[in-house]
Amino acid sequence: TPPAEVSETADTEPSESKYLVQPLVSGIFTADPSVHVWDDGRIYVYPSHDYDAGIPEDDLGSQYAMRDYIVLSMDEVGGDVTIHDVALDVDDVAWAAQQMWAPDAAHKDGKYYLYFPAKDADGVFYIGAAISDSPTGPFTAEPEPIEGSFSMDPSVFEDTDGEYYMYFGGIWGGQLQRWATGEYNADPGLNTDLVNDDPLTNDDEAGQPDDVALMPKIARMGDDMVSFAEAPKDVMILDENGDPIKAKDHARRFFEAAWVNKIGDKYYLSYSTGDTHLIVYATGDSPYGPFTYQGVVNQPVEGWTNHHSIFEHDGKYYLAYHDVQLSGKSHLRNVKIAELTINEDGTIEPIDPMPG
Ligand code: FUB
Repeated sequence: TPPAEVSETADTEPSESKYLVQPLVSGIFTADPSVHVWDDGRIYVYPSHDYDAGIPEDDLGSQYAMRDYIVLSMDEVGGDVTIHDVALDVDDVAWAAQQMWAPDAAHKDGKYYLYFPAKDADGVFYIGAAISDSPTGPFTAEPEPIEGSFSMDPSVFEDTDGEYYMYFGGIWGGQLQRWATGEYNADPGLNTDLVNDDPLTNDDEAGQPDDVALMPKIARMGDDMVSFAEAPKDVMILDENGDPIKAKDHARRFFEAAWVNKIGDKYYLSYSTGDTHLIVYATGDSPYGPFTYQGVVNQPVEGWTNHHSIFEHDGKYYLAYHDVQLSGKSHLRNVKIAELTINEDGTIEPIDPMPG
């Protein structure tokens, strides 16, 4: 348990280390940073709060056994960072049993909403919502997960017309493949990286079928911000020929961590490729897509997971991401923020987090 409301001074010393930037805070382990600048102009980071539950590592991410959320905030990148009190604990979520994974937040009409995935008592991931009058919580969780939600890694994008959309989903331990037919498939032998159309007939032993990848999901939020206004749909990610990215294309296929920005008139969908450890992006003309693959945003970091958000503050764009500089362990991560260059032609200049 972290101390309440601690302030950490930013490490502004020039660094000789192999890392591009230094961890945002060192008092707690943080990961999966979803960053927003709300109306007060302050930067709010909604991260996962990593801790060591002593659970052995596996391909389903059982070692990521987080149980609460803590918000970080700062006036500017490089400024002092406040580590706020616990915003939400798993014990205060009636439906959730374990694994409070990557969260996000939204702000509407004076209320703040925290969105989070967790497994229920049967080990199935759903997405919950919680409400607060403060951007840093405490948040009060809704008694049930969002109806129609499943899998994990929610992010909520506010479009310029005032509509809000949730993007979500993640394969392997994120369970998106278990919902490929619309119903939860609990088969323990199910492939972790399945195709969109007929997962049960996938007999490719390497698990890399020549078929369309599973895509992230989108649903427009209801006016109450704690429900979906529509059934979730696929967000199609296309290659340069206009064909859907294939499941075997591990350097470009969606794995987890969908995040959307609107830059100019374009929608930018960025996401993690998981086992190839990249953050990549695709652009489109609508929040629903389709999105066309463009390139890499972040090269692999130290640690297995690569999960990010992109935000603008005072006219500059930034990439928030994590690595394991402080611990050397994949499940004990630390958030970082690096400046991001959007080129004049709208392309993103890729970041190398370990330039040394
Ligand atoms: O932090 C737990 C999980 O690891 C997240 O939900 C994934 O995106 C990955 O970063």
